[in-house]
Amino acid sequence: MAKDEMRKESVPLVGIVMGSDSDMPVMAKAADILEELGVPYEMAIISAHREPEVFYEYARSAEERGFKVIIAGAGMAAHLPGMCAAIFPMPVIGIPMHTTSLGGRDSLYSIVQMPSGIPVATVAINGGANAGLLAARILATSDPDLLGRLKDYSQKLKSQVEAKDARLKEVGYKAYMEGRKGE
Ligand code: RP5
Repeated sequence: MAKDEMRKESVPLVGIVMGSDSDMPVMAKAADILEELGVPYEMAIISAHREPEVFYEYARSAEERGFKVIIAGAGMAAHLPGMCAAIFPMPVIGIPMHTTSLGGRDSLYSIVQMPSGIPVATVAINGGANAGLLAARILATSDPDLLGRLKDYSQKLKSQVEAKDARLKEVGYKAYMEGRKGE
């Protein structure tokens, strides 16, 4: 079965939620990672402040729907991850969005500075891929097959760096930089 089909047919273990479709390019990186690792997820656009009732129902029902982790991305006064963590009793990972006004510091501070008692694991500004990986690592604590796929993923990263170093040694830095133009 193709990964995309598996994602649609399996019960989602990860909820990916964002406050606006303007967050989608970053949230898509989390989804890409989960697809690569074969983790079923569901993606939603829900604004905590523009539609609070819809948001409340999403967060309230997430546990009974089988979610084990929620990845929540938001920008500016970014309360979506914290409010998810206030209602959903399992891990919430927050992704602060880059913003044009304050460069994402607004989102970062809003998400990372959760008061004691309600934790949100916060990744870097626009850190969609790491959010996906962290969600997978949490699930891998009780899923040896997924843990194996995560180890393979880390090995792939290592091999990519080794290949780059080998090419640098082979062609020298000037030709190497020339080859990187347009990337
Ligand atoms: C937040 O406000 C969203 O998470 C988004 O990052 C930010 C701006 O939203 P839009 O005005 O682009 O819809 O709710």
